[in-house]
Amino acid sequence: MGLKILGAKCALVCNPNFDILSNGGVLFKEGEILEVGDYAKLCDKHPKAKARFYKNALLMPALVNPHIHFEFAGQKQSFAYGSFESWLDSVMSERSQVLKRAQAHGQRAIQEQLLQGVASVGAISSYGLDRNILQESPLRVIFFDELIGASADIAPAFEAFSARHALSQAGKSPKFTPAIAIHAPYSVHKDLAKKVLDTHKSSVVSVHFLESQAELDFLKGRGGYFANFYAKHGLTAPHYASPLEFLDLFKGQNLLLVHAMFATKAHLEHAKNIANPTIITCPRSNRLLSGALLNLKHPSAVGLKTALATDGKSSNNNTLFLEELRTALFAFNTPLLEVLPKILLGATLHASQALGLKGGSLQAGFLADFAVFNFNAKADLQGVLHWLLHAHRVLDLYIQGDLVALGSKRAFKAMSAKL
Ligand code: MCF
Ligand code: FE
Repeated sequence: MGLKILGAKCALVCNPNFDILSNGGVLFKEGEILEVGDYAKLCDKHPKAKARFYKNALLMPALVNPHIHFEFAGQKQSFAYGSFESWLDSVMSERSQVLKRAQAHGQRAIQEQLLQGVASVGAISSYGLDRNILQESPLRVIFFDELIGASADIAPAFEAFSARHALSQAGKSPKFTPAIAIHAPYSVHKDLAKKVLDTHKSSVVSVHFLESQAELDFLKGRGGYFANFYAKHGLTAPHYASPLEFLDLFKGQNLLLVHAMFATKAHLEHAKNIANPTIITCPRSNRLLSGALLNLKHPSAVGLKTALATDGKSSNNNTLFLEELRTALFAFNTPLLEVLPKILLGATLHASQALGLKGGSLQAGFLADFAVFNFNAKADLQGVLHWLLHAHRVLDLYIQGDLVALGSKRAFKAMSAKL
């Protein structure tokens, strides 16, 4: 593959400065960005490169959705929303029904991610049902085999997890990276988590952490919802002395702390001292389950970055990432033009860093994953705001420097109608 240049009326660099280039471009080769700057200058400097300019368009690093459950893509009205407790009860009783035809629904969710401009995902896999469809997809995937198992008899859960993870390891490729997720404190015995994390190395680890008051009460030994939960479902209860003891499982890890609305400053500080965490926030999921939104000031007060994700259809009405970003724009109680760069960096650079990828930004040495959208405004922050308010699907998507075939507009309409 030779040198290529892409350019557009507006280029969103997604660097920490949040630079916006008018008539900007990228030079890339073999999946990696070599140079970023003015499109015409890049063309002059590299006359042999194959160049393409998108006239009324915005060019940006492809989006990164760091937390999604493809296996639950068939969920529509089986799970209860409005309280975390009733949601979890409904998951316990309806889960097997929801998982039927997981592959067919998952395929649609993959296509939906691509059409939204998402090139990379952090896929949480509880059962391995989505492994093959993700391996065969154009997506760049960090595939988190998720550990669940509260029982003190850890051997069966350890064996089952190791067998699932071995299948993922066997399928490892440049675009498919197996990793580990520890589901949550209330569902995983600490000895089991320790054994899995000691036995299998994982470049990043993902965990659902403190998304409800009930979970905080459980970790503080205060009883509440989880006091009866285990007996009701014929399970044994895991035990942690405190939220800090749970966090100590992840010493030295690159960590995705998903949700964390009920985490205190002390919890976040502790996480930062012992590990390399990023907070992943899923505003619609949080609204529907616990009713609470993350206070963006809390992670930033202790110097932690925040990334955004859709979560699965298990706790959302759909997994349209652009819609999630718009909701964040409306919901977070921060001045609009301050929160906009935060949201877009949270869906690109910070999400990519959280997953251990070198992407999510138009910078030399970064992944050549690009999203191109229709864009008719001025190449400034106002223009970008109006773009995000109206963006519905990508015009073109490049992953590893290659244009991804997305299908016709008609196919997109048909798919949207089914969502
Ligand atoms: O992120 C949301 C809410 N928090 C916890 N778990 C899940 C979410 N979406 C799906 N899940 C899955 C999880 O992976 O629900 C099951 C697991 O398979 C709960 S295990 C009792
Ligand atoms: Fe989740």
